[in-house]
Amino acid sequence: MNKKERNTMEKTRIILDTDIGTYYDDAVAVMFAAQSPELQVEGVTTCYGDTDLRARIAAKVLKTAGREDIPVFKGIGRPMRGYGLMFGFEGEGILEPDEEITYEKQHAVDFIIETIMNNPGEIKVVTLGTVSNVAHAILKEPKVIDNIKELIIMAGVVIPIVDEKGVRRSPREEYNFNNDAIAAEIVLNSGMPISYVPCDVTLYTPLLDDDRDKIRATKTPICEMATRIFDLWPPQEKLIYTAVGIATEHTALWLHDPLVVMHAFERTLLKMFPLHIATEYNPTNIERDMYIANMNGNQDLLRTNPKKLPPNMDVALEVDGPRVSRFFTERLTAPMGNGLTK
Ligand SMILES: [Ca+2]
Repeated sequence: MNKKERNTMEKTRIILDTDIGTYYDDAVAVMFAAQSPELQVEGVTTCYGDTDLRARIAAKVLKTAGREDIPVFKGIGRPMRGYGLMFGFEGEGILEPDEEITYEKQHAVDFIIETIMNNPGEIKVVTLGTVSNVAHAILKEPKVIDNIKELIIMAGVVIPIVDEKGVRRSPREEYNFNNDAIAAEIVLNSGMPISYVPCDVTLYTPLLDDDRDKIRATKTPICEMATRIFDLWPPQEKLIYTAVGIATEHTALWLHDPLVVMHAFERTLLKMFPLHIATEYNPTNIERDMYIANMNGNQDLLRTNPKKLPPNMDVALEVDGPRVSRFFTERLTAPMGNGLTK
């Protein structure tokens, strides 16, 4: 795409809502968005746990990407029940100790409401963590349900993956939904137009080794930052896999969050199916919940609801993993400022 084409193209307007800091993939998803000329990123909002720290991490990533034009807003840290934990690298490789980084004063929930209501039918919200901010936005201003263009969610499990040896590759309880299960229930049942990308699909999108090498060889500030956090990640991944009961032999640099950012404007990477997704709260002593799905006429694929309910969202069930890795790498290694059209 040449500069003239970029200037005349209609951009996809998004808000990126992220739990950046716990897992590496939010940071590189923000970099991918910052480098994509198809996107007009209205703002980045933070969710779950220490949302002040997360906002500073997001602001630092955007500053490094030369995109200080994109504002950052602190959001809801506590789930509707329980409390928000954090574990991961929490900004290591991104923030310097005691680094002064500022962000906007407006609350993320108010920013989400205001942006959607001032631009009816224009704004897509892409969630990369708990859906707490969207749930609070719905409760504070229910009209966002009819005025959002699309909500794209990375969370949950629809078809658990088991490898040829019978070892689980996807968690039974997925991190983003389970860390604020009540928010997930509010959002999934809201009637918003939802594209839902579960982690049994994103677990087919590893960053390929030659793509990682290309990023490592590219000496721009964002590729150097991405390389630092990729190098920090493998021991953290093993700890998290052990904590959620997945075999560590399947660890990789998964591009969970960059994939859903791609889906905001590139609709050929994921194959979507209209399904009925509902929440079923299972109040065990660890308060896990489960998600049930119903694919019309093909119930043996999924944990199903026996009643054939009408589809209430589009669910990703297939992905072109190698293309995701190549597209991600192409954007990260592009000259910095690729996402700007001025
Ligand atoms: Ca995330």
